[in-house]
Amino acid sequence: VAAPADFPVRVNQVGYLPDGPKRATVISSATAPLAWQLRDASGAQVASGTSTVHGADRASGQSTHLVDFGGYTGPGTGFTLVVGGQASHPFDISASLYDGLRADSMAFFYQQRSGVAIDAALAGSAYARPAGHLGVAPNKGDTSVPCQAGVCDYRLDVRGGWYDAGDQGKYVVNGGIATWEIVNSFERARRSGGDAALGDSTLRVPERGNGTPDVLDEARWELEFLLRMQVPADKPMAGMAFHKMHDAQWTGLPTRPELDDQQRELHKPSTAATLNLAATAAQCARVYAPYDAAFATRCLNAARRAWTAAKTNPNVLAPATDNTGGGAYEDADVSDEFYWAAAELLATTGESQYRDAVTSSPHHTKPVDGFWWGGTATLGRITLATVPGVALPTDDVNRLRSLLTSAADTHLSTMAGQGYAVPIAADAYVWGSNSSVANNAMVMGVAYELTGQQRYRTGALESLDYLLGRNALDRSYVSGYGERASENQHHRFWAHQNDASLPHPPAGSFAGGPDAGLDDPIAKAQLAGCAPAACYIDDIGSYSTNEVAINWNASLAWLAAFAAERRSA
Ligand code: 9MR
Repeated sequence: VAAPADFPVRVNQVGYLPDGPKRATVISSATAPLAWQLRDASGAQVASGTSTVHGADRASGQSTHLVDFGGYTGPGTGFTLVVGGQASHPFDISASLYDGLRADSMAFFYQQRSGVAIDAALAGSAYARPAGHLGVAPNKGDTSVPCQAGVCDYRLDVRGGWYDAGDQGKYVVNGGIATWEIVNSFERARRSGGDAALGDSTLRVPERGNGTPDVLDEARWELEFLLRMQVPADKPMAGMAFHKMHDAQWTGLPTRPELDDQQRELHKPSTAATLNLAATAAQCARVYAPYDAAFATRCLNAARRAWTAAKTNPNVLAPATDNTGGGAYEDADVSDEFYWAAAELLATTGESQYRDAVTSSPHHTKPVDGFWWGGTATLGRITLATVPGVALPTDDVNRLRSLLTSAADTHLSTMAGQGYAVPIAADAYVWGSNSSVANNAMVMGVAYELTGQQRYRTGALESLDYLLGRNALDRSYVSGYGERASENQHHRFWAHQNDASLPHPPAGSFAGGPDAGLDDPIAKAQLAGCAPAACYIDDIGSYSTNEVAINWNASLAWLAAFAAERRSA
């Protein structure tokens, strides 16, 4: 598939921070440097220079040049970068560049809430809807959900939480990483003095004005659901968490949440889900304590019970085959979830039983690997390396910190080798690749926090450049942000492409991104032969490249909040 040739000058379509990196990529096979001009909104040239020849870029399959106009600091709106007579999309240079994205990428979660009416005054009139899955016909309701045949003989009230993605399933694995990233975003911002921007009355949520930071109000909506998914004390496998709950068959597209008439079912508890609950509930106990001590205690009790249950049932694995009506979220190795849960429990309680679990885990000394819903060790490492006063020997904390900065340096060298400065390798464009980019950017953000070294902030910000338009497809993957932004993400309610009476996704919705696996029929039909970074299509049917998901938006929200703080070393 040919990349669009209409704008061979690829920029962050939203713009650049005055004190941040400012680079663009030009598609050109010229072997000599090209002259470039930066023009302001009136067309006047404000800076100029020559490109650097980068040559072949494996991920995009394109020949590329790099332009660095970081010497110009603006500010202003409507800049264009012109190379060979071709102008880029217009962009801003502004210190408040990421304030809107910080709010909108977080507001996504309110829009995804289950079990509460979505208020037009908060979400915008196009997005208002009655409560989904509260037991009002035709919904069967999440207030009294039976198990799949043979799994249990009782019903559970598992209302609330966020719908996972474009589907209306609710999964403990994935709810866990998404919640952790949002709460971690707040915990990080609090350490660096940027938490006011995530505080009370900063977001369009019903709880605004209650004295608790809005980001924590939003995350609590999911935490309450995760707590409900725990097997009651008087039942078999007490303390474990059900892996997931969703419709018996895949919900048709489109289907408004309140009009879904299918039976919802609880699927068998799993060790992975139980450890996701233990980790996020332990994090909850630590972070919510100043705002709601009773809730923090409830979280800690649930976390301890989940940990004990996982130790008793260490190998109850969710199978890949359980994918009718919902995603499998299968996981054959839960050693990383054990590490993550132990790390959170240690950071919160300081108790030796959790320290022993941390220090005896193979993940405690291994190099830092990328994280995602099925690989969570690095979430634990970030907590242990950044939360003040963790009850670990100083050497251990220092080693974790240096493993994290080494990983960040690896991401920087991956970026440096490419025409588009993406912190993933050419063979890593898998389902949800945009969240791999954002999660690796998070590691660079953490390294910046740990060291104050500007290059890490640069890496995190240039990752946003990629996501917002400086890429093979001249595409911003975030709806509402940039001239060529995705707007047809796979979603059962924001399904305007299929039904004009329904809205497009709200601003701040983050597409999964290029997936070289071509894992859906639209991708197979439309994208055959694509270079990895070009395996994406803004079509509602392409769920493997163009879905939204809570874990992906959480990574964007973390990164946007980091970028919006505009701290300089
Ligand atoms: O994000 C998940 C990705 O890593 C998997 O490869 C893919 C197939 O199992 O599933 C993705 O998660 C989807 C989930 O299964 C169901 N809800 C939508 C999720 C995002 O596409």
